[in-house]
Amino acid sequence: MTEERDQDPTTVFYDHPTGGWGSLRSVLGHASQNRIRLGVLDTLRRQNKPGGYMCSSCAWAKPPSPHLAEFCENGAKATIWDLTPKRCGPDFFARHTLTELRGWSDHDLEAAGRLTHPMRYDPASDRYVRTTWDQAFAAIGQALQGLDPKSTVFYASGKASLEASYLYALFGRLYGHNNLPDSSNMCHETTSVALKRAIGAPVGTCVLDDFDHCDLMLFFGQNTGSNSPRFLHPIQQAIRRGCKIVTFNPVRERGLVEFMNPQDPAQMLTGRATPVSDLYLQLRPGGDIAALAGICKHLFDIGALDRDFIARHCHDFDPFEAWIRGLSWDRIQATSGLSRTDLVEVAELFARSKRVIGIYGMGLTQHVHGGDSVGMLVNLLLMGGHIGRQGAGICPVRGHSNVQGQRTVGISEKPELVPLDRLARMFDFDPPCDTGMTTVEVAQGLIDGTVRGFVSLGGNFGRASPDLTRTEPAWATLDLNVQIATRLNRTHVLAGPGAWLLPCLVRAERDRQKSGPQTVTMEDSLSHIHGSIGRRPPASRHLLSETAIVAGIAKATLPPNPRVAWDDWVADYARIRDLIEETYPDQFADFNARMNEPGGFYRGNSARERDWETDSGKAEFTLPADLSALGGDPAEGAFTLITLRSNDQFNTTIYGFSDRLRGLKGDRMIVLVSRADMERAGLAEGQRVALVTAVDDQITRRVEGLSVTPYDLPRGCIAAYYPEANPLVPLFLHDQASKTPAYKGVPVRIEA
Ligand SMILES: Nc1nc2c(c(=O)[nH]1)N[C@H]1C(S)=C(S)[C@@H](COP(=O)(O)OP(=O)(O)OC[C@H]3O[C@@H](n4cnc5c(=O)[nH]c(N)nc54)[C@H](O)[C@@H]3O)O[C@H]1N2
Ligand SMILES: Nc1nc2c(c(=O)[nH]1)N[C@H]1C(S)=C(S)[C@@H](COP(=O)(O)OP(=O)(O)OC[C@H]3O[C@@H](n4cnc5c(=O)[nH]c(N)nc54)[C@H](O)[C@@H]3O)O[C@H]1N2
Ligand SMILES: [Mo]
Repeated sequence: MTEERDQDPTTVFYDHPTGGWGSLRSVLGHASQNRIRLGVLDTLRRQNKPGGYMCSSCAWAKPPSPHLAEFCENGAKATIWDLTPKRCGPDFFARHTLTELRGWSDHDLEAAGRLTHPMRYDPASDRYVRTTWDQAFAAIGQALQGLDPKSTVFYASGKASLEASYLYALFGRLYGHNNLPDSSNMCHETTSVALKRAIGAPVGTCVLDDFDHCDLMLFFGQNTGSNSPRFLHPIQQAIRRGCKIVTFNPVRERGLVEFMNPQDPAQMLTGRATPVSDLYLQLRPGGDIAALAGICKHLFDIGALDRDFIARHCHDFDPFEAWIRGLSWDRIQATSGLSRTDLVEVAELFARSKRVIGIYGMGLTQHVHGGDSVGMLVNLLLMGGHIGRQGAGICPVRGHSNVQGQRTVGISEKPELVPLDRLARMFDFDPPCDTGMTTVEVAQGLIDGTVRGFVSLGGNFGRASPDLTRTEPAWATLDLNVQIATRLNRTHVLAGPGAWLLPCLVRAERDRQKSGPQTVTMEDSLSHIHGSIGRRPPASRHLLSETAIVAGIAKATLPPNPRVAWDDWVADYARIRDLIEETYPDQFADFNARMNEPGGFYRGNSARERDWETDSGKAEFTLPADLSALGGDPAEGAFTLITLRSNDQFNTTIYGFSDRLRGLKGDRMIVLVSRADMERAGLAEGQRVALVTAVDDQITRRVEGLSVTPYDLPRGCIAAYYPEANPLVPLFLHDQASKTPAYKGVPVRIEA
């Protein structure tokens, strides 16, 4: 793929709506660069529809009556990227040593194309060389047998199906550990912990129908236009009904400013976009707790609260009321960076609204007190009785297409979330019951050398996790490193002896096993389960499905067990769904029969029924540890760095160098700084600077060569791209309760 990298320094702000012709042009450009074929168009036609294939991009809901084309710019890019004709096979690896490949960019590594053969690292030539599946499984099995299970990690990256994920988690526990972190531990683990504590359910309470009935949506740190664009359709419909929208975000994100629906011919021809946010509040990073407290304070002042709901359903309201009443507006304004007038306006709107939905993403979860921010949003909703009725609720917007589902079927480091007793009976073994490692603990274990084996079901842990300069050397010293993947990435090329690169099918490809073509399933952001069937021919005849690879390794590792039938399960995935149903009978009753229901089947949510599965049996008002989510203000002269995604990337997969919705293009090595801060710090536009982490722990964390780019940001807030900025994030900087890294609140200095 060739892409232009020329940056136009004069355009720092995109003044066209999200969607629209820009989105179509972006997809078409991407398609032609990837030499798109008719089969890809057929796949897109079936994308996110019953009996079709479920997009491997984001986790947004798939409606029961889909649009003619129920995919967005990013979904199309993900499919085109997955179905590229380019191949990265043995001849590619014969040409390039890992030492050389470590000098390649994230984009160029993945752009080499689909992995085609199982490979092992050969230290003598410093290359990946061809192997067979039998050799790989036997050697990996033997290596795992020789390792202490507690020193190994089975990571997953939120894409693999419920079937593959269930087997993966079962394999981990049969082998002897709960070291089963997934990408959620860098993402919405804050949600799993904070929502569980507050409302007794670890996931959001909304379903699609709620968006047809709400009259106010509050957006906190979720960038809909870039990261879950299909969500813009229900938002647009809600706006046309008269629903109000308020956005809290340090960055003016285009998708929450205005939207032009590519599926609406009238809009496309007239060029008239739908304005999205009625009020767009550019708060300081980590200022959400204070902003929410300000809204609550005004609601107390005007007596606008649902006392009846609070008395019947809530616990610990009095200390919350006392705390809010005791807060001064000065502190609220200074910490949030917002004015009392603005917050009062939101509170008045909230008081007038009958049904409110609180929506959030990484802007809340990736902070030191991220869990407290989520708790505060729940507090506000509880004040108005907005949880557990139609048109209202809390809606975390999940990332990877099956990340929520992986947790549902057992990929979790927290054994208390898994029905271990049932697994013990079903498979006749003693499951380990000690808590496993989170992402942060795995990274620490890499640094300490206590992690000896790493198995990865997708993902790019060595690029997506924090404190990369410190973890990078560890990859080459692992005793075992197994990467199940579709494309080459940085984690793969950091490897050393003991490394295996195992290529798998993508979801759009035909997965044929002994019983015939297989359907797989996934869970969307709104807890609906969907079947997905791939129809494209596999990129190589040497590929196996993720399910078959997991089973192949498990069978080679574990002693025979008459209750454990890896081969039979792989032969027919319906049997794995039977196991899931047996393990989780309430949520997955009649799984095989229901998996192709239009719109998916709902797994249910106790909090939605106002059945609070918390310690007190009621919904909890919670008090934050601090008014700022940052865990302390940056030192004098330092800035708070937030890390951003563009619409031309999916996590560490960099499709190209455009950030169209922010009016940026051509270069990802940039740091966004407000003009006022540039002036204060004496920085010039285009000047190359380094960012250095401003914490006191004797460790130097530094990223060089970033070009200063003026941008509309609150004072003291700067921004750079993920993953380029990941070496700057100290491992200890994470949400207190869930250990989700604080990627949105890193104290840094700018060095000229
Ligand atoms: N195109 C594309 N789509 C994706 C992804 C992708 O990389 N590219 N990734 C997928 C994944 S795994 C995930 S988890 C989701 C992520 O989707 P989002 O949850 O939207 O995550 P981010 O884009 O990281 O950040 C969201 C917003 O938080 C804002 N923000 C930063 N700090 C704060 C703060 O302190 N307070 C508030 N209120 N806002 C703040 C940022 O300006 C940004 O607009 O998207 C998924 N979809
Ligand atoms: N600074 C900063 N860091 C962040 C974040 C941030 O906002 N800021 N966000 C965090 C978040 S929300 C997340 S979810 C993590 C993401 O972390 P990960 O999920 O670990 O990373 P990805 O970039 O999604 O992984 C991409 C790789 O997955 C493999 N892959 C793609 N599709 C498939 C498939 O179908 N099967 C298999 N087996 N492999 C596949 C490819 O080889 C590709 O290179 O990053 C986190 N890191
Ligand atoms: Mo994520």
